[in-house]
Amino acid sequence: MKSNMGKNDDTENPSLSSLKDRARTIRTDILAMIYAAQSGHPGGSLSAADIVTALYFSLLKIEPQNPYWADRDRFILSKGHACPVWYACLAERGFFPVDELLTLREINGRLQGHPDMKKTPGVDFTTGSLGQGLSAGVGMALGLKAEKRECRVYVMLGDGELNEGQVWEAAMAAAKFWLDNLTVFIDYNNLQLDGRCDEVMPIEPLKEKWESFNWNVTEIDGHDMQAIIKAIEDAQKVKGKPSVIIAHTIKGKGVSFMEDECHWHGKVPNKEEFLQAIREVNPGGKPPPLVEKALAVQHDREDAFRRESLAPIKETLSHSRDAKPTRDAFGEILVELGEEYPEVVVFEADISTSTRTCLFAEQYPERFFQFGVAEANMMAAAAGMATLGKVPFVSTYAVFASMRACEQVRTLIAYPNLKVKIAVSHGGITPANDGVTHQGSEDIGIMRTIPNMTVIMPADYNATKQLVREALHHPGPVYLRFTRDAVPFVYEEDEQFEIGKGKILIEGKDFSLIAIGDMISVALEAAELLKRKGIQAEVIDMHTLKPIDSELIIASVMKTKKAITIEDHQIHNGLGSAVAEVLGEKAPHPIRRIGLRDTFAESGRYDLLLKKYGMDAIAVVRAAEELMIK
Ligand SMILES: Cc1ncc(C[n+]2csc(CCOP(=O)(O)OP(=O)(O)O)c2C)c(N)n1
Ligand SMILES: [Mg+2]
Repeated sequence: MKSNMGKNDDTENPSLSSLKDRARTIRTDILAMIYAAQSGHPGGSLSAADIVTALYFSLLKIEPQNPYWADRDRFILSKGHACPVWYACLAERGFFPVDELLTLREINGRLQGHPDMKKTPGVDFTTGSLGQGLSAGVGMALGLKAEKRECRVYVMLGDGELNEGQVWEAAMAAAKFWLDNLTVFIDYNNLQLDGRCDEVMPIEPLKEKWESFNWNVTEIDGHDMQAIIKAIEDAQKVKGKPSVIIAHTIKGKGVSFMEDECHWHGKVPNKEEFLQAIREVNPGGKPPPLVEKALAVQHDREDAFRRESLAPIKETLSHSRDAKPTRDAFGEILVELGEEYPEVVVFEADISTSTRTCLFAEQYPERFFQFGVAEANMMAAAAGMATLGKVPFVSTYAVFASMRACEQVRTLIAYPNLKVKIAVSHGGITPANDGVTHQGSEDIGIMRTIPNMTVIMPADYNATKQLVREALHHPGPVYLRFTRDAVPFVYEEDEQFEIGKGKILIEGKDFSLIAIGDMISVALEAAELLKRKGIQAEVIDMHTLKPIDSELIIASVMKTKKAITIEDHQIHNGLGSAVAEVLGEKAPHPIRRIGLRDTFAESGRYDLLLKKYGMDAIAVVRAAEELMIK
């Protein structure tokens, strides 16, 4: 068996004190990269820092110059949001340059918002969608055993992540297959996104749970380097069963004001907080060079952003008024509806501050049901409660509602036509910095395909309030999709909406520009640019994707003879496809579809992603000019 012991680098025979120094460097790197990116998850990265440092600088059998070496040990960070700790260890071990850490979450970069095995050397598996890493680890451990390779698989899970049922399916499988080459760490910091684990979704008695699944279980202090190393070495000796190390940790460990504080889960420190954190992690020492570089990178990026957003074209746009995220309107109207309709209940999956259902939770705690990170279970439970005449609003991110819980939606909600309102935030690529795992860019297509399902995406804050109210009264299931970021106001407060009836926002004769959701403001921007070139777009807000307003599409396109659609979604099966179906059957005229062109996006600033993937106003102008020439 090859080992990193005896190799000619500075990780040879590490003493405990040098490992502790390493962990300080790793914590510094975590803070620096998150500060430079102005985005990321410090809390869970810092709680995992000692364990991941011990693995990478003492125990893992790896070759940084040969990241795909077949006999290497594998590591999977299943709680993928903590990837800064992984990237820091990989960089400090030589998988890529340390300075590259400052490109975290940058467009075209290798360090995505969540771990991506296609992009980052040393990342053995793609994660970010919680609950899946252990299953992948089981597959790897099984395959390595079958190939008789003497290497091991290590998987780190979050304690909140244990809410996902798939973790326990994997735990059962690992025991069934006698996977003694598999070791799991639980980063037991007793905090998840919405609060303490024992309040959000209790997981105790944890030791007994794993024992009952026939695992070898050890409990340690996850910040005690000696205990970490001993537990890992002991697990290596266990035969015939997988091992789990329950590591008691502190979220935000090493930075006093972050320690055990839920709100530092995904919050970025300001400059003073950042420098204070660096001082605490490196007491008495000079800040490492990466800190100065992080300050410079952040400064330059802010400067560039300020310059770009003051570009003259934006200033002259008549519609560029105030902006607010549609998810804010959802949270607020939900409270109003709760007051008016006692049958309204809310189901949430540990992201209530993101989806804004926290407002309802505060007001009506007895009608708010926190299911933890367990979307499939939540969806099925909502179906069950709907049979009693309640109207559940079920909330999570678009990607998890439409894909993790897809079959529950189809068979348990849509087929019996139950009055469940699936209200999702972070639709499309709006969770831009988080990257592909969090970007729901196939969701409205999936939902549109399901019989009985109505699909709505409001254009702005005011439209959201009206359409959520309409959705409540609608007799069947509804999928409502909201944005993460602020979108400009398009409508006045008293604008009335009808499900299935689109709206003409600007009349025009040259082509029909049909948009949905946050792309309405892009369409309006494009229409204004085109007006200056003498091209008149007819801009339509198709807020209801299903049932689509065929009458309006046909009437508009019969006049303009051409159509362009724009959506923050794949061009397949979403708005573009729906409009093309109507035109193909009833009014055959040329159409161009703007959206993601059968590709996954990546991490990056939202406006830069729209530009890179051809989904901005300039892309509409180009498509319009091309259509005009033809
Ligand atoms: C399937 C899924 N649902 C929701 C989320 C959003 N999310 C990111 S982190 C998190 C909380 C995780 O808590 P825990 O596992 O305890 O992580 P830690 O405390 O170590 O940061 C949630 C709900 C996700 N990434 N994946
Ligand atoms: Mg946790």
